[in-house]
Amino acid sequence: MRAIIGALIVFNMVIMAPPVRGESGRELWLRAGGADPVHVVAAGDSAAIELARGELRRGWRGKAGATVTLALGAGAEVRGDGYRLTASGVTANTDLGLLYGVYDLLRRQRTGRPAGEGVSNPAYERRILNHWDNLDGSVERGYGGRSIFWRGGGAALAVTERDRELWAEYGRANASIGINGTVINNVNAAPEVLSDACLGRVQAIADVLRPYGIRVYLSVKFSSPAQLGKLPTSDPLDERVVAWWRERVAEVYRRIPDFGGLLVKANSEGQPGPQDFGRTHAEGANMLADALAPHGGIVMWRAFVYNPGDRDRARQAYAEFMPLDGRFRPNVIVQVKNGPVDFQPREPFNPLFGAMKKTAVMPELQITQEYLGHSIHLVFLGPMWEEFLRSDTYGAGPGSTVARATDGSLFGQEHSAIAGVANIGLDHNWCGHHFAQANWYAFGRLAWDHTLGSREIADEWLRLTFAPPGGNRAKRAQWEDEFLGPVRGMMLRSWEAAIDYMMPLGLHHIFAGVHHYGPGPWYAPEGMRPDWTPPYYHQADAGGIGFDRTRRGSDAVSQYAGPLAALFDDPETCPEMYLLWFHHLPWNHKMKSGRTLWDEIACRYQRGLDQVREFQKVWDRVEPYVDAERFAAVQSKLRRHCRDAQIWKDACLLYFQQFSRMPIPYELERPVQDLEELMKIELPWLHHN
Ligand code: BDP
Repeated sequence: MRAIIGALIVFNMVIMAPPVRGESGRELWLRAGGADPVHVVAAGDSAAIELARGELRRGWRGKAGATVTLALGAGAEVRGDGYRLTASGVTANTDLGLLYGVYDLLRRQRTGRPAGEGVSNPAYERRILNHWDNLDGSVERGYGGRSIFWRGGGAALAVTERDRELWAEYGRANASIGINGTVINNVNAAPEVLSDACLGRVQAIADVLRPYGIRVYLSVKFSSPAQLGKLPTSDPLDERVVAWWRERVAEVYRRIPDFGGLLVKANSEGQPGPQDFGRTHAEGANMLADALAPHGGIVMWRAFVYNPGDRDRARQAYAEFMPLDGRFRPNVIVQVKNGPVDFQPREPFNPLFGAMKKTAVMPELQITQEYLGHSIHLVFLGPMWEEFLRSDTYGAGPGSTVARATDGSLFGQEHSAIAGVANIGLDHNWCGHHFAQANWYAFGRLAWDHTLGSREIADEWLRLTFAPPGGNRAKRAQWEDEFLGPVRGMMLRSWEAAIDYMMPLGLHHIFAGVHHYGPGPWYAPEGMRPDWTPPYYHQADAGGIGFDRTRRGSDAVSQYAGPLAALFDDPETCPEMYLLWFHHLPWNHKMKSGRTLWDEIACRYQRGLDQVREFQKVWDRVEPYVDAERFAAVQSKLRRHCRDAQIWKDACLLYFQQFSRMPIPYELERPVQDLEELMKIELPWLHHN
């Protein structure tokens, strides 16, 4: 009897305990809940200071009744919108700096870190989201719902109260992590964005975002003078074209005095550009830069270029842009994707970083998971960006990391910036996957401080996003052991896991079709340009696998600084994570593990899949610590993630096995589907949203 009662009590405690409050993820890392009274003393009442005041009242978790002082005049040690935390509050040299300091203070309280005293300065002057949002409301490579900015032309351009609320929510979330700019339309830009009708809406967006310190930028199409302005040409050296851009830019600034500038994708993937008129990228960019300069605006000119006939796509950005180093105006920043090809699961850094020394160069990262499982796979990108930013370019000798080559500290460029392609949409939780919010968060945190480690960022994000409010010390310790530790571990392993089950050892771009979700190493429709088909990248044949970019091959290695070029060129010294990026090697090539290359590939695919299975277990075990709503949503995504990781492994192994003609190591699982079946799977991936 006693045993039964005992069991009932335990049952009651475990099962009948009140469920953790249901949460939808709408509040991101800014969840409400519990604030102590606080007294705020601030010199001034600007919009930013009012926001800071409001945030303190809404979220203060320090000493109840404490007085927090927000004061200007922080001295020369504090730069730009940086701040200093002091025993009595925050000092800064700008109102926005005070707001950032307040967000830091509150974050420390919520994550249980000491209030701390000290200076925090932004690493990059401009920390910008790029939205690939089309004016019709669709989002290119968006997996979190339709656009938060656009829903069509004509009457749909009218601004509603709901729009303003949404943009304010977005502004607050970004300000809380230090993001200070947003490009609100797709790099594949519609000329109409510069029409008066569209500019009305842009102006409204800028008005809402201004108090949060977020400047609006636009992507523009290079042929706008002809298409929108009805001029006979868009030649950047034609006077009418120059005058047209000056007029449009002036109109933008009349409406938005603090407008940030323009982003341009030119002579890339079919987009028009200066080369259509026999002009260079520099001539095109400088013409726009001159139109923007009187207003203080900048041009972000993308280096994402490659032509159908090129022998090696990875060489193109460097080949076209290096000769132009030093020819750009000081208010032009060349925007370079992290890797030389295209946001692949793992790439070495683009050799332009550290090489262009007389031009401002900014990294473009992809937050939206175009090539990393859309909003289905749980992949935390912090470790990828950390690896990239810390890569040594040797541009000015050892220690010339990508971060230092781009933040202005090494080459002293006038402007510094970093961009991330956003993963934000109208979905209730903004990003489609609850854990995709962590990537938005990580981008902002790294843009502010590129020395942060991804472990620290994951830790912070998890505490802010999942920690139950309140609780005593013992409860908190239990939460840290049983929820925080395992889930943080899962996040930190998730990127390497995805590389393993998709493209281990430097393989890249072996996606199916145009959706970039599932495997398609075989994908090569008749007549398609070769550099859009996977066989161009993996080069698998009876003799081996991998793209030969050595001095004996395409010679892409020589675009890197001396010590790196030598390292990458030799298969014995090339880091294994880049092996098949730089080398075409026989299937029986001996790896560091002692295995053959084929066996190693197979082991990696298996390892990646095993990890995802493990993630499912990690998540199921933390059920008692997560509200039912988010628990179920993530659990369901993980099932799909796991199923699709299995498809990746089986498809790639069976496909490559046709060339290697070697058995899948016997200790590994056998594929569970036939290659022919796997090659037919496609449709569900196109309609998952
Ligand atoms: C590729 C995307 C494509 C983008 C392009 C770009 O597949 O949708 O337009 O990059 O960055 O990764 O311009």
